[in-house]
Amino acid sequence: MKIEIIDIPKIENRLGNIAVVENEVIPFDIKRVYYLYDIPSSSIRGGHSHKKLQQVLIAISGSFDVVLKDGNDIKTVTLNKPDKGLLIKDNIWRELENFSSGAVCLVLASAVYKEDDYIRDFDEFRMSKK
Ligand code: T46
Repeated sequence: MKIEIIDIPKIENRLGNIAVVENEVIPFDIKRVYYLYDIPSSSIRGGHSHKKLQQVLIAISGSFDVVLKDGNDIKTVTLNKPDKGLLIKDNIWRELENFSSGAVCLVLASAVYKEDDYIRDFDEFRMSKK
């Protein structure tokens, strides 16, 4: 499984930095933006795949691990930089864990929320890959 990290353009300044997300750096049209915050460190989020949705995850504060499964391979990616985005294409199982204190996960999504795009059962996900 290829891990795709997107560099988010930034403007650095001794007074602080600005990271700018525009559609051209993201490989899909952004239709929804949401963020996970106030996350207890023991939480494991995700635990599903998407049939069509693609997403980019950015740790805009703190850090967390993203475990990705494509049916054959398992990879863990630590996100801890506000200028790095992890692209997760469709049909990839994801789990988010090891959240640091104050971690915020910004998510850029290719579509509006639709529960019927989710596969939340791991066996169903594995069968869908065959
Ligand atoms: C993902 C990870 C990173 C909505 O009503 N609208 C929304 O836009 C979202 C994202 C969720 N919901 C509802 C669905 C559930 O009843 O909020 C509840 C919690 O959602 P979920 O259990 O899917 O949350 P996470 O953190 O496990 O997953 C979310 C995204 O759903 C998912 O696509 O990749 O963040």
